[in-house]
This record gives sequence, structure tokens and C-alpha cells, in this order.
Amino acid sequence: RQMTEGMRNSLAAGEFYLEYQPRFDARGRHIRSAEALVRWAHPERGRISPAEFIPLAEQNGLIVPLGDWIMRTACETATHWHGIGVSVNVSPVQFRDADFVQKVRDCLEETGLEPSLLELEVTEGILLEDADRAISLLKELKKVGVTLAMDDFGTGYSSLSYLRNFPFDVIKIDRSFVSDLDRKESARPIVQAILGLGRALGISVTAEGVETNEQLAILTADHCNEVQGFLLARPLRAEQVAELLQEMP
Ligand code: G
Ligand code: G
Ligand code: NA
Ligand code: MN
Repeated sequence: RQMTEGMRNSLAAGEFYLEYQPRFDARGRHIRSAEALVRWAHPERGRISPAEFIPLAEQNGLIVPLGDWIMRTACETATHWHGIGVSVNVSPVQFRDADFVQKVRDCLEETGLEPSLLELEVTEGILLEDADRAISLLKELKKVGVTLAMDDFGTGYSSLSYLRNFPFDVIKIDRSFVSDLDRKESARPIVQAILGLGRALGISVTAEGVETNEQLAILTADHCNEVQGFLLARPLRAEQVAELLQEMP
């Protein structure tokens, strides 16, 4: 409860900020886009993890104004990156907001960001409650021209049927599969199957949570489209991303 009150004031007080974790081409050489990740610098408690405050914000509804602020800030930042896209995590609660699609439109129009440079990362949570509504929302978003990604792929219940019915452009392989790549024999065939699925359906595949050179080598050999993880880059401040883009265009 205390944290709920705190959060409301904190948004107004500017205590939230974004970091951006770069996503790279298959070889881990060139930055293709970056994922916005929200951070909370609490004046007394220090940094609070989103793993702690996002679930609270989802319960108390603050995720809607917070999510609006995240999307707008991310779009505004990406306009300075000259063709490098930005991805934003969208909570199922934001997805329930009747104004969500209009907010996306407004955000693109007001910041001037090219629609395809905004990627929305959703988890299957959005599909669980009312799948028909979710399909029609995703189709509307598609018309707006944004890129749609299914996050944490492979961890849910019926991800395969979702791919058949939903217009996703990108699959993000959950990092649990990636971290198993150099530990468990069964991991590589699973990752290969996801990559084959992506190829067959014309969906780009991003591997998240790449932490070792061995994992990267396997993903590159198996033609994963994009890689992301601490090995390549940690979440960075916007200025650091801009610097990296100058160093390795
Ligand atoms: O950045 P980190 O690994 O600490 O994030 C922990 C969790 O918080 C992850 O599940 C991540 O998806 C989620 N998260 C981080 N930033 C955002 C955000 O901007 N919006 C939403 N909805 N979730 C986020
Ligand atoms: O749920 P989602 O996939 O959006 O989670 C993103 C979170 O994953 C971010 O908070 C980010 O800090 C974290 N992350 C990004 N790269 C790595 C990595 O290489 N290893 C681990 N353990 N976490 C990572
Ligand atoms: Na994500
Ligand atoms: Mn993920």
C-alpha cells in the first residue's frame, strides 16, 4: 500500500527512467534496435527492480499512465537514433485499456517516429482472457504499422496456435532456452525448432538472454535473426546507446 502511494507520486516526480538494451544482428555485430526497460530510482530505497514494481503497478492500475509514459519516452528517444528501432514491453493490463490503439497512434504522430520503428512486445497473457478481442486489437495495431513481437516465447501454454492466428512479426525466444544452450543437450533442438518455425512462417526470431560466446556461436550457426543479452550489451542509458551507434554504425 505504501508503495502504491509512493509510485503515483514518483511518476509525477520523475523518479522513473528508461534503460535501453540493444538488440543485434545474427552475428552480434550491428545494433538493430533496443528494448526499453523501466527503472525506478527511489530517493530512499534506491533502485527498485521492475520485477517488483511492475506486478504492483498492474494491480493498482498505475501501469496505464506509467506505460503511456514509457511508450512516449521510448518513441521520443528513438527519433534521435536515425533508423534504429525501439521495443516496448506492453502489459496485459495496458492492452485492456480501451484507448490503447489510439494512444499508440497519437504517440507516433506526436513524436514523428516511423511506425515500423516501434515494436510492441507482448506476452501470451494478453491472449488468455479474451482471445478474439486480442486478435482484433493486434490487427488494428498492425494497420497502424507498428511491429509486433511475442515475448518469452516457449514458456506459455499454447504458443503454437497463437502463431497461426496472430499477426506477429517477431518471436523472442525466452532466455531460459538460451541459457540452457551450453548446459543441456535438449536445448539446441528446441531452439532450432523455433528458428525453423519462424523461417517457415516468415517471422523474425530474436534470442534473448545471450550471456556466453558459446550460446552466441550456436545461435549464429543456426541462423537466428537477432540476438540480445548481457554478452553483447547490458541495458544502457539513452546517451550510451547513441554513443554506441556512433562507434559501430
Ligand atoms: O529489466 P529487468 O530484467 O529487471 O525486468 C524485469 C521484468 O520487468 C521483466 O519481466 C521485464 O519484462 C519487466 N519490465 C521491464 N521494463 C518493463 C516495462 O517498461 N514495461 C513492462 N510492462 N514490463 C517491464
Ligand atoms: O520479460 P522480458 O523478456 O522483457 O525481460 C527482460 C529482462 O531481461 C530485462 O530486465 C533485462 O535486464 C533482462 N536481461 C537481458 N539480458 C539478459 C541476460 O543476458 N541475462 C539475464 N539473466 N537477464 C537478461
Ligand atoms: Na521483453
Ligand atoms: Mn522476454
